[in-house]
This record gives sequence, structure tokens and C-alpha cells, in this order.
Amino acid sequence: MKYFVFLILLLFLSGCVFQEKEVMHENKTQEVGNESLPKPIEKQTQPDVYDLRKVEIREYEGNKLDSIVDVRDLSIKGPQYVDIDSYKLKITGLIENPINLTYNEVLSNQKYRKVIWIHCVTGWSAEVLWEGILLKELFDEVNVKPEANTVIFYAVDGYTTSLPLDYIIEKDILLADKINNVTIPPERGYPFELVAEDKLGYKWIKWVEKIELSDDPDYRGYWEKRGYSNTADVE
Ligand SMILES: Nc1nc2c(c(=O)[nH]1)N[C@H]1C(S)=C(S)[C@@H](COP(=O)(O)O)O[C@H]1N2
Ligand SMILES: [Mo]
Repeated sequence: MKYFVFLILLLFLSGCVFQEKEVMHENKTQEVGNESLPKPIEKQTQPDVYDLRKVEIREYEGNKLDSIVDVRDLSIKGPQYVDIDSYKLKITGLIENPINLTYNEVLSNQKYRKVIWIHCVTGWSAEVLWEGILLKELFDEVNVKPEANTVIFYAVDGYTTSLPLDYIIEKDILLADKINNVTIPPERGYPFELVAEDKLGYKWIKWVEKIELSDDPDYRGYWEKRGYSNTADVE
């Protein structure tokens, strides 16, 4: 019965989606795992996503995990290949000490793990193990100004999204560098993907390169600007 209600909700959601001028994922990208998917070669800095099936873990503390390969890539411009040597994570906006961190500097923070579902509005979901750092611990280092209430994220492909600062602090939101115990591949968001638990997939920004503390709760990211809910709660 619950499943049925969920299905109806999905039908309803997709109905809304197709009324939008710009339809999410209308440029159909193939699923990762589909053999006909062209494999990028030149810029590849990470192991091929298919090989990850051999090294990823599929069970964690009694939970069966979905494969990384089951998580679809339907991003606005396709996979991004970030050069990690020149990569910097910029933290900016309403803070006392703006900083640019290298990949290793970000990862020098305490690591945490969570098994969490990601749900996309287009109807697929996956439950995997996420590992990364706590954003609130990163924020402790930069002294957030009291008027900040919103966090805006920017990615290498021009994608943006935002979330309330309180949500990020109270829910212990992770910035992940690993899925199922392996480094996130370029197709999934290397070097970092936001684990926006309890929020729809379009809040899970990948290839994150800038985080801005803001006082604009009405900021609208890429899909939010195109009519998707800014709260994006998973019902
Ligand atoms: N930079 C960037 N992040 C993005 C997107 C995108 O197009 N660009 N798509 C979002 C959407 S709509 C979904 S459902 C999730 C999918 O994340 P996954 O590849 O880890 O499953 O990524 C989100 N993050
Ligand atoms: Mo999505």
C-alpha cells in the first residue's frame, strides 16, 4: 500500500515535471552500467566506474547497499573531470576567514560514515554508504557571521543549489569523498558530493568547488529556478 501511494506520488511529480519549460534530464543520458555508455578516456583520473563493482563494499553493519553503478548519472552537462592538483574548495561569503582548501586539506578533517537513501524526482532511489567530512566542522574553522542563514553550493559544471544553514548543522550533513568505501568516481561527483539527506536528489550537488555562506534564504539553484521546490523534502 505504501509503495502504491509512493507510485501515485511519483506519477503526480512527473506530471509536474513535464509541465516545466525545461524538463529535468530531457537530454537522456544513459545509465552508468549500460554497456553502450561511451567511456571517457583522456581525462580519466579515477578507476573506471565499471571496475568499482569489484572494489566497492555492498554490505555495511548488516545493511545491504546498492552498487555505485546503480546510481544514475543524469547531470546537466555529464561527468566532470576535475584536475585534483589544481582543485581548490573555496569557502566564502558571510564568514570572518575565507579559505581555499586543497583536496587533502579538506580530507584532513574528521571523517564520518552514514548509510543513506538518495531519491531523484525522476523516480529512482539508491541506498549506499557515504563517507566524508562534516560541513559544520568545516564552518567552525571559518567563523560564520551571525547573519548567515543559507549555504549556497557551486559546482564545476555551473550547477548550483542551496540549503538552510540550520539544516546542515542539525542534520550533521556530510560532504562526501567516498561511496561504498571507494573514492567517488568522476561520474558520481569527484572530488566531493553533498549528502543532502532527506532532500531530493537535485540538492545532492556533485563536483562541488565553492561554498558560500549567505543571508538569502530565497536563493534558487539550477533546478529550483526552473520550478522545483526549494525545500525539496523527501515525503
Ligand atoms: N554538479 C551537479 N550536481 C548534481 C547534478 C548536476 O547536474 N550537476 N544533478 C543532481 C541531480 S538531479 C541528482 S538526482 C543527483 C544524482 O546524484 P548521483 O549521481 O550521486 O546519483 O545529482 C545532483 N547533483
Ligand atoms: Mo535528480
